[in-house]
Parts: sequence; C-alpha cells; structure tokens
Amino acid sequence: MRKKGILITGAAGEIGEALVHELARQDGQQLITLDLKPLPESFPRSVTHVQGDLLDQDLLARLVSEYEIDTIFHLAALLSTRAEFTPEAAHRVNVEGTLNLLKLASDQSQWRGEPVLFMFPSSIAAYGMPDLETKARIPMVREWEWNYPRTMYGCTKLYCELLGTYYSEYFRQLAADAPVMLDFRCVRFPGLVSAFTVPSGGTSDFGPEMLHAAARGEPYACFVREDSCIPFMVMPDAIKALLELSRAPAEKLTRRVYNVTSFSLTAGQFRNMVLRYFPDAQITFEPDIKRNGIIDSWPSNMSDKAAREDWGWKPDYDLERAFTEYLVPNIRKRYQV
Ligand code: AKB
Repeated sequence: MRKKGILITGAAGEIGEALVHELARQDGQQLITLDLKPLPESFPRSVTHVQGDLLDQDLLARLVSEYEIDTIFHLAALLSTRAEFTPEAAHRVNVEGTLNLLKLASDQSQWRGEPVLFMFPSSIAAYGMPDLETKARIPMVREWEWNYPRTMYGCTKLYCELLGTYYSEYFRQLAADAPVMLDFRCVRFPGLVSAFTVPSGGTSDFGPEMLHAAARGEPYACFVREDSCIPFMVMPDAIKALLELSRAPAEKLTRRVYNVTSFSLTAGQFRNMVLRYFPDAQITFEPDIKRNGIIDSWPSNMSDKAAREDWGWKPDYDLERAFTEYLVPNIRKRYQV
C-alpha cells in the first residue's frame, strides 16, 4: 500500500517555506517536499524531503510508486529577472517541469478514480502593459485582460495556466472513455513580501530588499524609479489564498485562475513606509533600465473581484497592518533591531 501525501515542489523557496510550516501546523497529512536544494534545518521534522530535479522522470516515477499523491502545490519556478538571463533554462524548468507534474497528476487521477488537486501559483508577470501611458490609464486589470507578458517567466506562467486548464477540462477529449480529470486551481500573485525570507531572482524583489536592508542597517540602491508602481501582498496572505482556494468547494468556482492582491504602492511610497519604522535607512534610487522595464510592463493593480465573489477571498493585511503587525515586528526580531 502506498502512503497518502501532499507533494510540494520548490519547497525550499520563499512560498514553499511558509506553506510547509503552515501545512505541518494545520494538516495531519504526510508532506513530501521536492527541491533541488536540501531543506533548511528549521523545517518540520515530519516532512519527507526528496532532493532532486523536477525534470527527472525516473525520480517522479519513484515518488508515485511510494506515495499516493492527492494534492500537489507546484511552487518550483525560475523567477522573472533570473529567467531573462537564461530564458531556455527557465522554459525547461517552468514549462517542462509543470508538464511533467500535470501528467503525473493526470495519471494519478485515473488510478485513484478521483481528481488530484493541483495548486499553481501564477503571477502578475502574466500581464504585459504596452507602455506607461496605458498602465496609468488602466490601473486595475481583470484576469483575462492584457495577457501579453514581456518576460519569459510571464510567458511560462500564462502558458502553464492554460496547460492546467487543458488537463482539467479537455485532456483526451477524443478518447472513447471519459478520463478522470485533475483539478487545477491557480492564484495570480502580486509581489510577495515576507518578514522571514528575502527573495532572489525576482523583479518585485526591490520592495522586500529595501525593507530587509533597512532593518540590517545596510544602504540600499533601489533598481526601479520612485514612481514605479505594482501591487504587493505579505506572505501570510499568500499562504491563506493558496489554502483557501485549495479548500473551496468546486461548485463555487467559476474560473481556474484567480487574481489575488492586497495593496498597491510605488517604490517611493514603499521607501516612505520603510523610513517611518527605520528612520536612519539609507535608500537611494538607481534605476536599472531593463528591470524597470519589466516592472513598467506589470499593471499597477489587479482586480481580485472574482476571488472575493467565488470563494470569499479577502486579505488579512492592508498596507498599514502589513507593516505594523507583520513585517516590522518580525523583521526587528529577526535582525535583533
Ligand atoms: C518576480 O518578481 O518574478 C516574482 C513575481 C512577481 O512573480 N516575485
């Protein structure tokens, strides 16, 4: 008999770390984590970690021979800035890795006679605003609007949203017997900010980098202009969104891809918030034209109306609460400020 379990890929990453801790706290189920890296010491002991590559088909086959996987949180991905340096490698990891897992989840759904739940974090990078004038004119976008990503990361996220929908709704549509489909659900995140980890390889990283540098007492040169605006969300809300969508009754859902967001602000406003709590922080602006171009192509805000209506989504943290109740106290403790 195989043991039942939840598979989490990219578990050693930012979202992974927070999600694994929360699942280990809430859920009695066996957690199986997959990552290229070993898990940090701080991870719960109850987790079974497999160190390896998502692109290794033999490794995935071994996994399903040992575990009956009923839920997958597929978090592994190369983020937007890093992906621009190695676009083909990003395509391999982000698309082929996702396709491997979708096939695995599809086969497992047949075996079980029940859909495997496939949770996928997509991103604001799935959008592409053509220029700053349009970005200013259309500050809020719905899920189906402006889906013209300008980065390899955004292209792979948008395409994998479509692949997940295909495997959930149309796979083997010409076959005589109707297959049991997997249940793909996706949240499009804005930039994420955690009090406990600093992201790497992303373009929304300027927000968290500024804050963590200030708390460490280090100067920070922000790589985008002061007026660059995107939405953000703190990590506890990101985990809440993933878990709430994973538990929402299927009949309530009218889409497979939902925007979720909390607050929007410019890099200059982000600096002002940081200065309020760390008045000695040395934050300057030295825009990198290419990375700024990526941020300029992302919308200033996303509408999360569908998530609110269908599964009752509401972030716990607005801008004020995010800083006063989550970020600042935890970061101060972390760096012993
Ligand atoms: C990135 O900047 O690449 C990510 C994202 C917004 O998806 N943080």
